[in-house]
Amino acid sequence: MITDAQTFKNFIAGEWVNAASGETFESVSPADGETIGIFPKSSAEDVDRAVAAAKTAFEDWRLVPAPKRGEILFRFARLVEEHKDDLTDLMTHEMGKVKAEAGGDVQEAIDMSYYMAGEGRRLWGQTTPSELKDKFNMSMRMPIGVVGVITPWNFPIAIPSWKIAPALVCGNTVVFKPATDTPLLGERFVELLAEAGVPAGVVNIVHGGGGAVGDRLVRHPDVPVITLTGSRETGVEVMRNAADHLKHIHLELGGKNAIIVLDDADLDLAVDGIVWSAFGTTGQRCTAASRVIVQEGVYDVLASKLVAAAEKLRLGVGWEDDTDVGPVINRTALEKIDSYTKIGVDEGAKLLTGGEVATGNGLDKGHYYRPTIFGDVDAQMRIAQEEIFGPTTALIKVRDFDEAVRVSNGIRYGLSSSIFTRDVHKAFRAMRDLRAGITYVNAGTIGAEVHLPFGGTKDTGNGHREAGQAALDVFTEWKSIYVDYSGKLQKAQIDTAE
Ligand code: UN1
Repeated sequence: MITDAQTFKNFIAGEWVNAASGETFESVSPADGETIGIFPKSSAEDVDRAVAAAKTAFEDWRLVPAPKRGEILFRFARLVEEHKDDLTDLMTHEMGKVKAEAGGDVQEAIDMSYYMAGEGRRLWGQTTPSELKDKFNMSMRMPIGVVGVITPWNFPIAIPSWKIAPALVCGNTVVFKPATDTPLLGERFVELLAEAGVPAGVVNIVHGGGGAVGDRLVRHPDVPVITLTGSRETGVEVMRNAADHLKHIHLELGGKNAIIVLDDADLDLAVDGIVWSAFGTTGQRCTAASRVIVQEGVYDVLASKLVAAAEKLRLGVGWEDDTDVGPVINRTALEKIDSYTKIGVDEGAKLLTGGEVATGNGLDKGHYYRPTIFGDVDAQMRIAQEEIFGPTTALIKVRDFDEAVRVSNGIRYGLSSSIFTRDVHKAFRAMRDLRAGITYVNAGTIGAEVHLPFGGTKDTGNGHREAGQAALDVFTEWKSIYVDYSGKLQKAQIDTAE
């Protein structure tokens, strides 16, 4: 197998190159163990070369008119559209998600690239009156420099687009480190950017682990912006290690998102929303619904409908049409998910379905876990507090709306939230009181659209948002410009006789 696998390279200064050390690592399919490719295991030396290339390229790229930068992104979006089918198929193999969702992942990148391409003709600043006569005031967004882009494996095409498309249209250059579980998708993303006409050095890809490549990017003095989607622990480490250079840090971290189901909800709709949000992408979204908070009047009926729906889900390889739930990303993830089943049982939660590694029918070749539902979960249990990042959800019974909101908010994270109710008053109170960056009404916790801000409160991040107009704040700095055309020295804030 390995002998057949293709070998890939880093892309630095417009050239495809091996890691300086010559070392490599493999990308292996979580679905069936097939080797996807062999990639350079890069080190600080490779990062330094990529950063130097990006730093040089920045001086020209920042001067390319923003609408022209946008045109390149339009071409990129069109190329991703043309390659949607092969990227989708590759994603089912390299990352494991099922075909429909892999197509959705690619579509998010297409949408984001078109959206940000259009930003090339906006990137609005403000003009505002001056407090002095014959003086003109305006503010403009300025690019910052080299952006270090560190992305996860769970949205291997969408998330790079959320970061790289706005970074580029704003006039920055990029050093991209994709997740080591999905390097080929990262590679394809960069190939298409190059084909779209991004000049040499403007986007560079350096493959390798967080310890070597990510850490060097985070500490490199010539990388003023770091954007990371990853775990809370990694986020804290990144902030700490970047502190000496006072970098701009954008962090998109964990979630422990809840769906609230009130007594008056449309239960069948709620079940559909929960199944999609808890088991879609095999629960491996930071927006996944890993808690379901149910008002007591509908708890029993909801629990039984949910178990029945979960047990109907078909596990298998993502590229087959009748698969509902694909594998989890790797053995470590499988073991972590299984360890949380044991933790839940030990804590006294009731395992209603799943809770085991799935085997048979060829599943042994990959990493599959049965969709798992715990009932009678106490809001303080570890399975109701910690991010599991797998197909496991916890049902928590509450008396009323107020308790539901309290429980939903009673976690360290604040990414997504949801409520199923037919009561418009409660829906509006939930929109106001759920302390999360995203609230859905009568829909699950997943499905963010690219033109709205994406991100969370509390430990989900550090106050930034990606996507939508909010992304521009991560990738630009404001400059205020004062033009005095009075011909004399006017002094702001200093009283002078007229
Ligand atoms: C993530 O899991 O990191 O809203 C992103 C959603 C997707 C993005 C998820 N559009 O679930």
